[in-house]
Amino acid sequence: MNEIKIGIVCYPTFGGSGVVATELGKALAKEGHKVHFITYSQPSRLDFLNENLFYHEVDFHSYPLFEYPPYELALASKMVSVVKNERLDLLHVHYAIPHASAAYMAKQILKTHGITIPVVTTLHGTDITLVGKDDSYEPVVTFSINQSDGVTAVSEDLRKQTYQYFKITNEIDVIPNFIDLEKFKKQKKDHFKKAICPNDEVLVVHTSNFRKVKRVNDVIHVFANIHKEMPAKLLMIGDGPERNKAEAHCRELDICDDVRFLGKLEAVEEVLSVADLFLMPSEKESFGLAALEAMACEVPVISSNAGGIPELNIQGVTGFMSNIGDIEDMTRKALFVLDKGNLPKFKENALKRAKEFDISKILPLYEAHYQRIIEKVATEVRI
Ligand code: GMT
Repeated sequence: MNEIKIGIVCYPTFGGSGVVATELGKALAKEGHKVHFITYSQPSRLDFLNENLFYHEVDFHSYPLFEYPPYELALASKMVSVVKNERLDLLHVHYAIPHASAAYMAKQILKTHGITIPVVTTLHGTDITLVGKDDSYEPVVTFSINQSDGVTAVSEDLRKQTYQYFKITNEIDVIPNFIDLEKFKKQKKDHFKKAICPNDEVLVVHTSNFRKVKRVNDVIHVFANIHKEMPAKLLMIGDGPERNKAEAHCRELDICDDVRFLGKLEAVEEVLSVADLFLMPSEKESFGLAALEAMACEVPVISSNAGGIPELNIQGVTGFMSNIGDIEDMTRKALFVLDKGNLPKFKENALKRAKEFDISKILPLYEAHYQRIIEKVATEVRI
């Protein structure tokens, strides 16, 4: 495939959309494409050097008049300068708000400079299912999706929900999230497991940004039920608004000695490598990247059946799904998976399923999408 110069715009934080965007950029750079990240700070997973990777920080100056600093304008201006100076072929924005509308503005400005830049928007989840459909954003989100030259969604469910909630005139391609199995492969960490579980307890893990939609209290509840039946430890990875409540909940249930809140971690794969079960009871989840990361480390998943999770977690094979909030059912299923006679098969199946989402399978879908959109826009310009 010919080299493409791509500008990637994303949230540089630990959230799933930022992780997907950063890992995608790294993989594209390894394939020989030139990738320019345009974000307000260095993406947390942009952790290696490659001659094809570039980072442009959005210059952002506040002013006492601005109660709400206009970040979107600074971002659009940065996009204009990077597209012009680096002669980019395409802009790929992750998470519609405010990246898709900033890209639209940049595109219009660039037109006045005689430059046409194709824009691809990837929808990740809450930009559609929660924040995007709110009246305060909906018109802008609808407009900017319809004005994008290419649109992708990370699951079939998210694609359907986008058509359901917005008046979309554009085609949406589904390109599922992916995993780099080289990085996320189970590591031999026996000493680590021994330190966390000195008495051979089972190890349950949850990773998220601890927002309401993640239902972290359900994690604590399900774990407390497992804990009643067998020696078990819980590791909570990540941080966010619901963490304090979750910690208080552990104190109420008197399980603090067996629960550790680790905060934000760079190398989640090290913890996942020693885990026996992953809990994802989310109320909304367009894909469930954290569950895929667990599966790649051979960890079965007990999850809700929200959003796009059924496209990843296979009932009775890679783990189980229950209705949102059905703690008793999740507990029953977790105990079944953790049974010594059942666990090895579930672990094996989890890895097998994760292999279907390896980056080597998904990257060509993005490359083909870029190529198609670049050609489509070039044809429109010629007409
Ligand atoms: O889950 C979050 O709150 C973070 C959010 C994000 O955009 O950073 O995650 C969304 O995008 C991920 C990557 O595509 C998906 O795996 C998550 O399922 C999705 N989260 C939700 O839909 C709640």
